[in-house]
Amino acid sequence: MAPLAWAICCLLGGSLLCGGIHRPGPSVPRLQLSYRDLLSSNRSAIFLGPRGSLDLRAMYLDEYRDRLFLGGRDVLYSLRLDQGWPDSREVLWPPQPGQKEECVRKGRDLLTECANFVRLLQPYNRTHLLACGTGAFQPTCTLITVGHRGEHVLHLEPSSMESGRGRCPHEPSRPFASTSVDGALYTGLTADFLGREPMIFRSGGSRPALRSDSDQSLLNDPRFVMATRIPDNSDQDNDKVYFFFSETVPSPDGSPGRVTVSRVGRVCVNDAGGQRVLVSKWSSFLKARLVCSVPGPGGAETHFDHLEDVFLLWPKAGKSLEVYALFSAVSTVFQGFAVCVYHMADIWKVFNGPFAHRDGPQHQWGPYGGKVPFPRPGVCPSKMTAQPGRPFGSTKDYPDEVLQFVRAHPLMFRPVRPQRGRPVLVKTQLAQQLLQIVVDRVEAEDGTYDVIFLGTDSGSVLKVIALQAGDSAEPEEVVLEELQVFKMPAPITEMEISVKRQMLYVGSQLGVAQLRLHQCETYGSACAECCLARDPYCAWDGASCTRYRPNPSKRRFRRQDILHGNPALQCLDQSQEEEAAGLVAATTVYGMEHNSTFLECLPKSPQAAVHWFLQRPGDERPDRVKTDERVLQTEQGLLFRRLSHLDAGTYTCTTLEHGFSQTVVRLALEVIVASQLDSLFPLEPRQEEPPVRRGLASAPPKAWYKDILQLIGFANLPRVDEYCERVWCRGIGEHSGSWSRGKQAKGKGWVGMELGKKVKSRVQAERNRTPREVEAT
Ligand SMILES: *[C@@H]1O[C@H](CO)[C@@H](O)[C@H](O)[C@H]1NC(C)=O
Ligand SMILES: *[C@@H]1O[C@H](CO)[C@@H](O)[C@H](O)[C@H]1NC(C)=O
Ligand SMILES: CC(=O)N[C@H]1CO[C@H](CO)[C@@H](O)[C@@H]1O
Repeated sequence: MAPLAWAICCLLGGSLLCGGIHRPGPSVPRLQLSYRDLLSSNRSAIFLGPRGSLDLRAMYLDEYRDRLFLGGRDVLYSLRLDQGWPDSREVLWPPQPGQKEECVRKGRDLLTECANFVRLLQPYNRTHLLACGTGAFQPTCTLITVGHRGEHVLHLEPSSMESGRGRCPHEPSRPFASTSVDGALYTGLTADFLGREPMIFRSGGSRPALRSDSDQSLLNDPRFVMATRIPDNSDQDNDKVYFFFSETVPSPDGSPGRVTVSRVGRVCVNDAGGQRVLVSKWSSFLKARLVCSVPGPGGAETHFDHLEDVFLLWPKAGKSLEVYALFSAVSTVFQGFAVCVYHMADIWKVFNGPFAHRDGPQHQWGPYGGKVPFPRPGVCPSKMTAQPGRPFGSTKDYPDEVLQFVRAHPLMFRPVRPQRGRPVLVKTQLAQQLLQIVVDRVEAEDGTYDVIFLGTDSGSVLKVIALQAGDSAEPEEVVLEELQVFKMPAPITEMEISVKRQMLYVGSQLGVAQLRLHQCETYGSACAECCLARDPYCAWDGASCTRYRPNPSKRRFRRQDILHGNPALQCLDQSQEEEAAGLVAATTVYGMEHNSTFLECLPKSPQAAVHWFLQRPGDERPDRVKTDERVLQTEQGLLFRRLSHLDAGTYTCTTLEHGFSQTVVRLALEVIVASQLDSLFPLEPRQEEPPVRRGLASAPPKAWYKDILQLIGFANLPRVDEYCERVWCRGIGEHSGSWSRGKQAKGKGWVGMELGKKVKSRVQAERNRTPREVEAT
């Protein structure tokens, strides 16, 4: 890599560089890494299974056993995470004999529906997991032996095979959510063949099976996103399972039509149902609305009401749990995504507040104003309810009026509002949809930052921080990286984080990827580059950009400025050193007179403004390149539509970001006049057939050679590699069957590849000749 020369623009470049610069907003990712970049730098490793695609439907990250369990179509996998090259175990689990045929008979599609799509993987005990699959529209569950920690076994327990109805949906893709608590499984789903009967269902374990009352006011066309146990306080009897979902409900203001709203709902773990009312039904189910909206002018708010995903950020001791939720808003005029953060304490407050009440379907909702019975509806039987003289040790002891109340008033009146009353992140006009969220709380030199990872529908992950300058100010969003994890644009359906391993596990239907949370050296080899990256994981340690570790005992000199990304303060002495190390050496490139040519300059950061300078032979100092219809400045570089011999000289491409100017490339352009050209490229021998592509086939060899050279441009000789790959080597199969680390499979090349190599070596040979030699030939 060329050495980088850094300068503080305001000191050296004066107002010319500083004034009137337009640069793209920070919502453009500062660093974009392709699928190939990620593999070749070991940032990611991919598992696609032995057949090249997993048809992944379930993923369970088991940090205790250091394993990743995957559920696919008729198959289960176990991967070891503690080895450099993880080995995998596979178990086939097709539907029971006859189930496939029955599924087809009932009108389902053989290929896409009538298989056993494994959709649920939950811990069961120290040696077993519970797995459930759609079983060709007859949900089935089984235990799988996974062994103790350190063992690597995987097999089904056929004797434990049983119906999975109420635990797993019939369909391969319908959203549902489940969690296991004390050996019991809590699932929110639609549990029937037609997908019309929504419920929250508990099964297994020592507690009685319970389900939702089929009253429609409990769950309206729910789309479950997450289920999890959250302890309310130190009294385990108060533990509840929370469900996050969205519902489609009749318009709350009584107007016709339906609207989507997002909810948090909960049930007590020790709910046992009622004795006379709500027998074998939840007696503690309550729900509240989750609001995520942006205040607009005149009090109008833009609501994000479709819940996409939820991530729980478990705090260090003594702090309240934080719930990160990703929402979308889709309307005819607007599409956007927002991330809102809720304090668990605020959720509890809403459940402890007034119940919603209305006198009839045509009436407005209001707070319930009457007397609330005791024990308060929705409260778990615990020390609080079982005080002497108040013998409520089980929900079965609750008075009928309590159960009737909870059945009639499952909704809380107040909605849960996010921290600061607004989203931490809003993204509109995105080319992609955001589907998954994972958050890591990172300690940096100047504070603690929540790094948000967002999984998109195009197989990529965005790494974002939201900076909060003041209490009232809007958060500033910085997109640190966009990582194209999957080669194909497959929607990301699973995302888990291992803070211990500093890894993200990302799943799409194709397969799973293990992705490092950070790779600081990617940002560059200069202090200012590291600083401009504003990545809380990374800091300049005096020699390189490396992982920042807060370590008060051994205070090393670390430079980092997440809040402002201002290298002027952080790297002043460093940049002078780099400056002293010398300017970027100029590379000589050639262009043909009267032909088009292209000088490439790819800044690392799309957030930087790019400027071109030209110093002609004999000039005292460089000048800004004047662009017109002949000389165009494009995103990739400088394009000369028709080169003149007056264009010769040394071109410098500099970028400006956060007040810092960097020389990216220096190119000494030599213009070859037309008369020199034929001697440069004599006729090629006849036997070399040109590639059958891009209409080049019929042209005589000399012409197509020139065509190629024109396409790639003399100035771009280093990128011939890439060009060859694009034109000739496309469609080569990806490596599969095991974690492939930066290895590109060499597939069936074709004739063109060989020719490509020849062109390349030819071009390189030309490059190595000096202009004088060229003249001599
Ligand atoms: C990637 O990992 C492989 C195997 O662990 C190693 O041989 C290779 O040098 C690594 N490449 C990079 C760029 O770190
Ligand atoms: C886990 O459950 C299975 C099935 O009930 C049982 O066979 C196994 O012994 C249990 N393992 C442990 C460690 O309790
Ligand atoms: C587009 C263009 O001007 N192409 C020219 C490039 O140079 C060769 C050799 O001088 C000409 O023949 C092409 O017409």
